[in-house]
Amino acid sequence: MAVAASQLFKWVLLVAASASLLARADLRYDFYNTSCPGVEKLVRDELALKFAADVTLPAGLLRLHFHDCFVRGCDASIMLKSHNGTAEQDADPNSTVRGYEAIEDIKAKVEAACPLVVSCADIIAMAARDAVNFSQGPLYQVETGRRDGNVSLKEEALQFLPPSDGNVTVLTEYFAVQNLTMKDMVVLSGAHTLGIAHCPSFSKRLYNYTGAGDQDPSLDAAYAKNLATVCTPENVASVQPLDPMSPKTFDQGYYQSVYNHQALLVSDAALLNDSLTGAYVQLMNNASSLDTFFADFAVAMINMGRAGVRTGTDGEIRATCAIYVD
Ligand code: HEM
Ligand SMILES: *[C@@H]1O[C@H](CO)[C@@H](O)[C@H](O)[C@H]1NC(C)=O
Ligand SMILES: *[C@@H]1O[C@H](CO)[C@@H](O)[C@H](O)[C@H]1NC(C)=O
Ligand SMILES: *[C@@H]1O[C@H](CO)[C@@H](O)[C@H](O)[C@H]1NC(C)=O
Ligand SMILES: *[C@@H]1O[C@H](CO)[C@@H](O)[C@H](O)[C@H]1NC(C)=O
Ligand SMILES: *[C@@H]1O[C@H](CO)[C@@H](O)[C@H](O)[C@H]1NC(C)=O
Ligand SMILES: *[C@@H]1O[C@H](CO)[C@@H](O)[C@H](O)[C@H]1NC(C)=O
Ligand SMILES: *[C@@H]1O[C@H](CO)[C@@H](O)[C@H](O)[C@H]1NC(C)=O
Ligand SMILES: *[C@@H]1O[C@H](CO)[C@@H](O)[C@H](O)[C@H]1NC(C)=O
Ligand SMILES: *[C@@H]1O[C@H](CO)[C@@H](O)[C@H](O)[C@H]1NC(C)=O
Ligand SMILES: CC(=O)N[C@H]1CO[C@H](CO)[C@@H](O)[C@@H]1O
Repeated sequence: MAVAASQLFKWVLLVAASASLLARADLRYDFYNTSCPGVEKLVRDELALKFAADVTLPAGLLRLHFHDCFVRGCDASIMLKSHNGTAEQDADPNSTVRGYEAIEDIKAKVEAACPLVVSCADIIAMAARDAVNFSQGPLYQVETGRRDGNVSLKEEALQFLPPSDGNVTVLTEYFAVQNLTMKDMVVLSGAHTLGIAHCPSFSKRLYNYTGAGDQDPSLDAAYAKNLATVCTPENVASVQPLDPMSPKTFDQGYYQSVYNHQALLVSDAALLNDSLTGAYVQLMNNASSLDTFFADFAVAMINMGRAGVRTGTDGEIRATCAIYVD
């Protein structure tokens, strides 16, 4: 009797384990192989045209995926609109997110090929992957099978997107909420090898770091002087590359910039202050090959792409990514 009960218990555990495996397997490689064959190539080909027309778009789309995943999971809720200004898009950190129109255009092409099959969340994940590769970064296989949400709240964007002046402790906490590790954090920060930031995202470091009209002492002096000539109080709309070494190429230039105290954001410079993240920065600064960063980045992007996903019958597949939620 006791034996039977323990056998039954083992069996129940096994079923529970395989059930959770099945649930996880809802997100998988080639999810659309039979339901929308060729969708990944379709997305990639459309993006190739858009990237050729706008070399700054890859950075925008990479960031869009991050901002989508960190708020209510990777469910395309960042695409939703609000008439009264209460959606994720209306939150301050999203004010400079770019690429909404590109995603909507591609969704329209995908709808023409396979109506109501492919989620916007998956298109965003594919676009981020392609953005990295088109910028000479690694090519990784993206997991698909996400479904879209239809709730989008400004407060949640403010709550879950990490602050640009956060230290490593704070940043690590924001990533932990998404089941991402400190390693994921220092690796994904490497996305700042692409793109730009607007003056208000870093001006505090130049003019009022501790609130006493001072400059961040950890900024390289020549770099800070150069920034201050462009990011003046009269010119707050100006932008600066996040990786001054090579802003349009996906490489380890970001880590070299951080290492040399020429990182733009407090959150970038902060990576040097912690022994674990600092060691990674130093490793990448010295790396003679991009292989380790590329492999790490692919893993971390796949991890990020799993955050809070809806799969199976949860969520929906809409005809357009943007709809008004109020
Ligand atoms: C570690 C926490 C992070 C913080 C605090 C942060 C913060 C920021 C800020 C403040 C900007 C500049 C916005 C502006 O002024 O226009 C920015 C840009 C950017 N971020 Fe992050 N970010 C973080 C992580 C990430 C991650 C995980 C990714 C993607 C995997 C990412 C991708 C980008 C890209 C590509 C840009 C450039 C966008 C463009 O050129 O339009 N960031 N980030
Ligand atoms: C999906 O299709 C591609 C290309 O035809 C093939 O290489 C891949 O093995 C397929 N994957 C699955 C899971 O069927
Ligand atoms: C994309 O990834 C592949 C495979 O890693 C690589 O050979 C190629 O150079 C990358 N870049 C572009 C622009 O395709
Ligand atoms: C990080 O920032 C938080 C919030 O500002 C602060 O409480 C904490 O002491 C800081 N940690 C370090 C190591 O500086
Ligand atoms: C990192 O350390 C430098 C130098 O000690 C300091 O100026 C800076 O404020 C620190 N950054 C953060 C985010 O704590
Ligand atoms: C600098 O920061 C302090 C404290 O946040 C603030 O009171 C002061 O007005 C700021 N100065 C400027 C010039 O923005
Ligand atoms: C990186 O290179 C510098 C200078 O060549 C050297 O001093 C340092 O020890 C190296 N660090 C690592 C982690 O290899
Ligand atoms: C983190 O993992 C836990 C346990 O698997 C899961 O319940 C939770 O939904 C995950 N959170 C996110 C944001 O993915
Ligand atoms: C939101 O999505 C759920 C499915 O997740 C669906 O039942 C509901 O009707 C949708 N609501 C709106 C307003 O589209
Ligand atoms: C936004 O609009 C919706 C529907 O139009 C309404 O229910 C909601 O209360 C409004 N929210 C605010 C903050 O005005
Ligand atoms: C694209 C978009 O809707 N951006 C909004 C982000 O939030 C700011 C306010 O914080 C709005 O001004 C932008 O229009």
